[in-house]
Amino acid sequence: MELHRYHDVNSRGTIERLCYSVKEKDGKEAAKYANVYLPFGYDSGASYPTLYLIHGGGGNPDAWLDCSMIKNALDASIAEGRCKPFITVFPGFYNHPPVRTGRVDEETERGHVLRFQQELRNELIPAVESRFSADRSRQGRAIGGFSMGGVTTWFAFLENLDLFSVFMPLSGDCWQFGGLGGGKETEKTVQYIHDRVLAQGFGGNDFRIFAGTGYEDIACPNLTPQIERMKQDQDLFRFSDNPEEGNLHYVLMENAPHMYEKVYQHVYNYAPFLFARQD
Ligand code: FER
Repeated sequence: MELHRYHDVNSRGTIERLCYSVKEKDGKEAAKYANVYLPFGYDSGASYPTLYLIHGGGGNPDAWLDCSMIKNALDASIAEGRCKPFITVFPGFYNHPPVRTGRVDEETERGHVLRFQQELRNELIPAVESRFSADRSRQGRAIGGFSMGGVTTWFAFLENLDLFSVFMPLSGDCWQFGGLGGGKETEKTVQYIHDRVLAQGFGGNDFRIFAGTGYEDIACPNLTPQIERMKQDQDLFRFSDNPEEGNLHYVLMENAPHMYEKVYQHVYNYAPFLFARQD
């Protein structure tokens, strides 16, 4: 994989705050914000593909930016021509963050990232696309995330495949059948993923998955069996080590525990391929 190191970049993108509100079950509105990275030279007359990049458990819209060099990685990739400019949206999947004491409560977290699927469709994407010059097609939208953000990404694949064509789950597995389900319920999970693609009216040419984690990452034992089982489902998934071929990719990073500081390297590595085929 290609690794990022800090670069001095003269052409830097900007971070804007997008405020929006979400209707809750009781009919009340919750005020929320997302951080939106606009690439250097952003032109409101153009149209940019957009990556939604989701934080991990206990996080917030600032977590990726606070904990990693993601902004410099995006600035450098665009400045050096590794990829065409794209927008990156950093939302928060909580409305009311739970008080966390140590280990994550799996069912509570699962509830939050499931609820967030409706927010993507009904509030967040419309708010992003009415304010910014974002490509409004599923080919122009990608979603990825770290840890519970990776879990969020798998749920987007199951529920929102009509909204996104590119998926970048990092250090997070599919929790359809409960916490750590990609490892604990591998067979059932992959069968369900398969069935959901078809039920949503799509096939193997309609998406690309760019997954990753680290050998030392606590999610590795959950994500790896899921990806390995998906590789065997060759009717739907075409695994390739070449990110320009196939629809399923998996990168395991050396010396990489469960941290934004490590995981953002996958975003850097995959950035040239997320939207490359749109030309
Ligand atoms: C995993 C997916 C998500 C995992 C952990 C998480 C242990 C989330 C942890 C947290 O939010 O603390 O596969 O493996």
